[in-house]
Amino acid sequence: MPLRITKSPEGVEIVQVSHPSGSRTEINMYGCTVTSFYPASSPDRDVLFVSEKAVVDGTKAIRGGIPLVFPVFGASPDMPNHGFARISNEWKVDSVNQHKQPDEVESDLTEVWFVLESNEETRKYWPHEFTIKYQVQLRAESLQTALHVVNCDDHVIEFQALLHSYFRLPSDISNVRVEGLKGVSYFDKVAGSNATEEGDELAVTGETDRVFANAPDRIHINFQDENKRRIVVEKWAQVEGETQERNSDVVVWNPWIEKAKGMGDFGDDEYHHMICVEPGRVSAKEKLQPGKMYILKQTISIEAAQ
Ligand code: TA6
Repeated sequence: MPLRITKSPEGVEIVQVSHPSGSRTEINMYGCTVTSFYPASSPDRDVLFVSEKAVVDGTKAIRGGIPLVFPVFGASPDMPNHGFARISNEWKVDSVNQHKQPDEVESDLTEVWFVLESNEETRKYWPHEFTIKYQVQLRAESLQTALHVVNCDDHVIEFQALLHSYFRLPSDISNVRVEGLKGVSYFDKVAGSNATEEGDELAVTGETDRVFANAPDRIHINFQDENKRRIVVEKWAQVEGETQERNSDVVVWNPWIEKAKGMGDFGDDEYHHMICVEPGRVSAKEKLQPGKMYILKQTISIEAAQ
């Protein structure tokens, strides 16, 4: 059975998805937060990071995995930080599909659709009608997650959306390089100023919190592990029916020492072994016409470092 639904000790529904190759992923139904991804080639090492101090009882956004940021990024009046999607209890499992190519286990996929519809809770924060369908596709060596935002209202809706992915690092953050952002302008939230990435690879040597606008669609997280592998994050954004892809951004975040100490749901030393590389649209608001659907997709995989 590709899907099992259990209850956590804290009483939250956990959706466990498996793949014929042995890869697996888990989704905590609080905020529909993907909390683990084990590729078939990495059965004992989670590609995603969840803090050992994360609160997973449905009372606080989960510190790790892939929290869903919608309809705002960061702080906004009368709205939870990063919006309500990642703290909603109203997410539901919508459907499960398994596409089998019998002779190609690698391309087999197990797919789960989740849904969040606008409700009285969301209307308190954001007076618009919408449906979000969240697609989680598991293959042998990759995990794809995609937000599908449908404007169910009679007017244009404007929002930010981001897949706030936390990655576990097999080696120390000092060995990590984020590749693919050379020449991309960014807003440095630590310095409070704009800059442009000069290097082929971004090294993390202190608190790092950068919004790279209109970033390339393929980013590598290179680290020196014994298997010489890297994490690849590929992103894609489009409004259904349009021929052109929509521009999208990448946020790179590591809290470093002081911010790590300041988060009660994050271990003081955990910044050594995690980095966030977050695809989304936050440098500008997406404007979505009535009846239209905006899709934001990421594919996470690991591969041999070139
Ligand atoms: O995506 C980076 C960021 O915006 C950082 O500024 C930091 O606030 C992080 O998100 C975590 O936010 P949270 O609300 O989950 O503590």
